[in-house]
Amino acid sequence: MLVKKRIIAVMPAYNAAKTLEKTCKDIPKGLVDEVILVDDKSSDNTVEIANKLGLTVIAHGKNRGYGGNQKTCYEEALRKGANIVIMVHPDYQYDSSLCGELIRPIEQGRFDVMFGGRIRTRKEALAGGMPYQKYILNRIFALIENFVLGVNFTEHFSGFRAYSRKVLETLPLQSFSDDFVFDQQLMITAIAYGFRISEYPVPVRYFSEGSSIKTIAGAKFLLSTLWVLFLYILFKLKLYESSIFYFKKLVL
Ligand SMILES: Nc1nc2c(ncn2[C@@H]2O[C@H](COP(=O)(O)OP(=O)(O)OP(=O)(O)O)[C@@H](O)[C@H]2O)c(=O)[nH]1
Ligand SMILES: [Mg+2]
Repeated sequence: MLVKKRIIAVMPAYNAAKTLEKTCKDIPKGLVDEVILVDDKSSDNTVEIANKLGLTVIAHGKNRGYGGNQKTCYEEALRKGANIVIMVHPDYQYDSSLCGELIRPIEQGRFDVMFGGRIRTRKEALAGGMPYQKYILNRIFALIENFVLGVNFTEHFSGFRAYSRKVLETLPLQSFSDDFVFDQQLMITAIAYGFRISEYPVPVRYFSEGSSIKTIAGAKFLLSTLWVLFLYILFKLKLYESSIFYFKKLVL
């Protein structure tokens, strides 16, 4: 008998008042059992709108950053018994009407992690408003990361992801960074521990109301990503065990 999986959507939020409602409205009705929004000390009325929408709201007393926000999101989703967790940025930058496409392959047990791949053609990405510099960096890092990690993803910077409970229970999330590189640490350790990962094509959406990583934070993110890749190489060569790569935790 097919046991219904408990599916929870998590929203790491920071000043998302203008985009939260339309992001929630696009999530297919009845697809998720609960939406948990973690507010990262927004200065706008994100919390008020989230409460009005009937979301489960957790308000951080201080801004913890994108990664720190997600740590609270997954802790709460696991505590609430989620079998599958989908992260939806409340800034409407990802098409939440496609949540089902990321959840289904995990529900069917075919994959442990799914993400929304935005890059098919340069024309489409730039037409979607992706700044040219971000597009070029996205391409360069896709090449580097695919080569180092031995995978063939269309990109490595997507913020639209779904995870099985086992992934979130197995990976050392709390020892990851509180910053934007959190997403890289999660995906690279998931690869290191042998989880099955795939993607689904989603549109690119960049627009003024959408929140976006700023230049300095972006540079720090790219350098930190290169550092995590370096640690991964040492781990694969069994030369070094770091705070996120443990030899004994291989899932294979
Ligand atoms: N910038 C920022 N976003 C946060 C923070 N805490 C939570 N978030 C949320 O994290 C999500 C991602 O942050 P964004 O600033 O949109 O970054 P991004 O969309 O990944 O950046 P791009 O790659 O430029 O698209 C958004 O939904 C934010 O609301 C924080 O401290 N700073
Ligand atoms: Mg964004």
